[in-house]
Formats: sequence, C-alpha cells, structure tokens
Amino acid sequence: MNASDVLVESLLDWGVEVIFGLPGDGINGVMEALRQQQDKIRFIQVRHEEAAAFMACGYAKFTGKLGVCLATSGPGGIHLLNGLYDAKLDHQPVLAITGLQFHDLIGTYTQQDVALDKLFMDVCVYNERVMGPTHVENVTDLACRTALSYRGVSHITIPVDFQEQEVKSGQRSKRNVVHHSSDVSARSARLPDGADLERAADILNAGKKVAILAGRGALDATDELEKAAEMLGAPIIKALLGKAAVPDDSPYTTGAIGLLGTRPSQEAMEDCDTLLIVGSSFPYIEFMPRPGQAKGVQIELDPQRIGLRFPFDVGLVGDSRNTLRELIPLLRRKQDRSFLQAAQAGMKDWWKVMEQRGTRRDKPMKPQVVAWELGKRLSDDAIVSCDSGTIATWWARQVPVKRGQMHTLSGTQATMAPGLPYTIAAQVAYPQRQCVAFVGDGGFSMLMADFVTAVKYKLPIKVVIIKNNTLGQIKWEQMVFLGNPEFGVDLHPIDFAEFAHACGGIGFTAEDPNDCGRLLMRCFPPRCAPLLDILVCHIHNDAGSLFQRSKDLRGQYGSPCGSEYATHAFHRSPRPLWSNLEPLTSEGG
Ligand SMILES: Cc1ncc(C[n+]2csc(CCOP(=O)(O)OP(=O)(O)O)c2C)c(N)n1
Ligand SMILES: [Mg+2]
Repeated sequence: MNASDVLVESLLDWGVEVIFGLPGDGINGVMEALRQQQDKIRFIQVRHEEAAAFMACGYAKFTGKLGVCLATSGPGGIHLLNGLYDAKLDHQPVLAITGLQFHDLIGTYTQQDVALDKLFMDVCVYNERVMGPTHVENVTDLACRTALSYRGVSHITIPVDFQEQEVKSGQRSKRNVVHHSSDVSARSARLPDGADLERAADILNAGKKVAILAGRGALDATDELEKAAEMLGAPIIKALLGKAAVPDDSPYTTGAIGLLGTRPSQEAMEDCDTLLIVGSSFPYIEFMPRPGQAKGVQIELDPQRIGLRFPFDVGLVGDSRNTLRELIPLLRRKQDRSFLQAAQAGMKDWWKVMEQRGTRRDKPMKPQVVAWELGKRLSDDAIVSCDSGTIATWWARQVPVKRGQMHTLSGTQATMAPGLPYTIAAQVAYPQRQCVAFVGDGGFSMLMADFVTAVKYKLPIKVVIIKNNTLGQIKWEQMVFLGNPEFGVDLHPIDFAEFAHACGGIGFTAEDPNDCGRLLMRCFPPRCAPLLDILVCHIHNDAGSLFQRSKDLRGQYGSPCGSEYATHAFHRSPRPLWSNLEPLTSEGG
C-alpha cells in the first residue's frame, strides 16, 4: 500500500462515493489509487477545476454528505479557490485534495511551486500538508471529520513523491501509533438550553405581530416551521437559501425577502413586533426590522452566529428542526390572526402580479415568462440551481417551489457560474431526479465547457439560459444605483443551442412567449426521459427605456448624486426603492 492507497481507503471509510476533479502530474499518484478503486469511488472529470469545487459544494448542499474535489499542484489548486469559498460562505462540508511539488524541492522556485496550504489558509477549517506516508491516515480522518462537523472546507495537499511512497514498517515516528484515529462521525443532540427555550417562548407568546425568517438551516424543518407559524399566527419569510424550507403553496409563507423578494415579506418585516429567525444569516441587514422595533429570537446551530445581524433577546443554539420541536409545545396559539391574514391577502395579490408578468405574450419575451413556464413544468422532485444576476430575481419570485423539490444558488459568495456544476453534481447524486440549471448567459458562459461533462457522463440535465447578451444585473446597478450609463456589460452573443449540439447535447432556442411553453415541454416531458437538453431563451433588453426609468427614479428621489441615491435606497428606506424598482425589473432583463 502506498500513501495514495491509504488516502483512498480512508475516504471510502468515510463513505465518499464520488470525487470531482482534473488530474495533472502533481496529483497522478492519487489518480492511480483512484483508478484502482474506480468500482467503489467514482471520479468525475471536469474541464475546469473551479467547476469541480462547485460540484463538491453542490453535492454537499443536495446530499448533506461530504463533497470532494481534486486538483493538481499550482494552477489546478488555484482554480479550485472560488468554489471552495462558495462552500465556506454557504457552510458546506467539502474536502479538497491537491498535489505539491517534490517534498525536497518545495520553496525553491521549482515548477508549479505554489504553497497551496498557505494559499488556502483563509478558506479552510482544516488545512494540512502531508509530511510522509504515515501521516495520511490520521490527517484524512481529521480532514473529513472537521469538514463535516464544522461545515466547512478541509484541504489536504500531498507532495507528489509522497503520493507513491509505500507505507513501510519502521517509517513511523515513535508517537504515531498505527491506526490511532477513527472514521466515526459523531453528532451531538444539537439542542438549546431549557431555560433559553422558556425565555424564547415567553417573548414569542407576548408578541402581537410575529414574523419568522427561515434560511438554509431550516431546509429540513418544513413541518416544524409551519406548526410554529400556525401557533404564532406568523408569516414565514424566506431567505434565498431557504427557498425550499417551505413550499410556496403553504398558506404561511410570503416568499423571499430583500431586493428580489416580495412586497408582503418586506411589509411583514417592517410591521412585526417580534422576529423569529430560524437557521439564517441573511446578510442584507437593511431589510430586517430596525433595532428597537422588534424583540428577537434566533435559532442557530453555530453559537458564534447568535446576534450576528440583529440584537436578539434570546439565542437558541441548536438544530432548527430539533429546536422547533422543543419550542412548539411551549407556544400558545395566538387568537389574533390579523397579522398572518394581512400577509396572506398580500400574497394573493402578489401571485396575481407574478402571473400577469409570467403570462405576458408581448415581444421581446420577458424573462419572467420563461421562469413562470419553467415553474409549471418542474417535477415534484426537481433540483433547481440558479446563478447570480437578474436571473436570481426571476427564480426567487417567479418559480414557485413545491414540497419535495430542492433549490439553491451561491448564497453568500453570490458568485456567478455554479448553476451548471451544481446541476451536474445533483444529477450525479440523484440519477433519477429532474436536475435543472436556470442561469444567465454571463454566468453560464464562464464555465460552459463543463456542459460537455454532463454529455460525457450521460447526465440528463436541463439547462435553461436567459440570454440577454448582457451582464444584466450589473448594467441595472450601474444605471439605477449609480445613475451612470452602462459600461463594460454587453456580452457578445453566443448561439448556445449550437454549442449544445457541438457538445453532443440537444439545444433549442425560444424567442416567442407563445412558443416558450411548448419548447420547455420538449425538455421537460411529463415522464422525464433521460435526454440531454439545453434550452436557450433569447431575451432582448430595451436598454433605452431602462435608462430612462432609472433617471425618472432619481428625479423622484431628488438626488442628483448616484451614491447618495444608493445610500438612501439601501440604508434609510429599502421599501420605496424596492417597490419602485419592481416595475423596472419586470421591464428590464
Ligand atoms: C465570479 C463573479 N464575477 C462577477 C460578479 C458580479 N456580477 C454579479 S451578477 C453579474 C451579471 C450576471 O450576468 P448574467 O449571468 O448574464 O445574468 P443576468 O444578470 O444577465 O441575468 C455580475 C457580473 C459575480 N457575482 N461573480
Ligand atoms: Mg445576462
């Protein structure tokens, strides 16, 4: 057995079934061990290591298991970095395995002499350079355990010559007892303190207008959230990563919050006298109640994050589901249902507006139409991945989530490009489920070479691209927040359908809103045939009217200065900005 064999054996002990990566001469020792174990551990070869890291992160998001990616020394490892930050910021357990130069040439300006352990210091919860074959087993055990228990990124980097070195007797240091570490993963009960629970219940029972904000940490607490909402007469507002925490047909939810959220969510935030946050560190503080406006209770797994965004009165450190189960029996059902009823009435109107926008038949076709048609055709178990950009707004608002579906995007890193690799990882993990990327042309084109990865591994993913030939979100920000004309945001058009064909997939282009549904049906047949599909929707922006509208808005706020305007918009009064931008976003791309 050599060091790489020990590494792969240890990964198998930790239940790793798949590794996403791209080989190179700095990691070929590990590749050989993977080749020998290919019937037990799958290697998915990517075209860009960044995609591999996103795949590992997506795999972790969708399965709850450890996501693993691999890259060679120097440039390969560097390519992983953005995807690893995505995992760090969205708290996903990911292990990165990389190579280093020959152990006795490190730090001598030799080729690809990049100290990846130093480079990754900030992104990792565990980060170690292997110092010899007998170091591998204990380091790998600790790397896997740390990533899973601290929900972050672990990194193991191995000098290339060590990768092939045999593990021999007499090699160990005198303290390194053979097999002294364990592959057992253990969890605590993850329950808060009893006294804190009672204090939290008192606050929630005393509140007259209670709002719940649910995030990523509440994804497996759907029933408990609805029960709490019923007891408290509280609307459930969802942070983007918590989109699937409660289905959108639930009578309790007001959907998303923030610039791409709903009006009833914002109204609930502004009017509530008590806020219960469940598993969310939603970063846009300006959309939360003002300090002093509301009492607050926070349920959060990580004690460090209690009170991060709001001056809470009580913090409950625990798992969302378990904690809610303990809390609900302490709650009294509120007789006054008017706060919830107002939110429900607001949502009725909101969905009417969404439907109106989603069923417009004028040309050029609006992105909301595509999102609406897509939402209708997603299967009950669909796994949807989105990207950063205006695309996220259409996904957040116009694609209702059903119970049983999973939806995600890069929440806190808010990076472009993970939509496609997340979807590939989802399809690897769940070969029978409908896995869909809903992405912009800018984000997709960043890592589009990995579409061919789906073709290569016969993964029947669906990719819906909103093609507006622009970095739409940035164009919009330049105009509306800064009051400037657009600059550096136009994208040279790509015929994505032709690209799909060139890769061996299938591509369609939809330009007519009357035809969009029919074309989507070809990609999303009622009984999902395992086809490789890519659907491309051409959306044209009317840049002139977008700019005019932004000028009108600035006039309305009486601020000639873009930055002042943005300050006003974000820090003093999110609501007027938010409600005025609504028609703008429906017209723009
Ligand atoms: C890696 C990265 N680069 C730049 C940005 C800044 N950014 C956010 S959204 C966006 C535009 C996205 O364009 P596209 O994918 O076409 O979506 P659209 O906004 O047009 O819907 C940019 C450049 C980012 N978030 N991530
Ligand atoms: Mg675009």
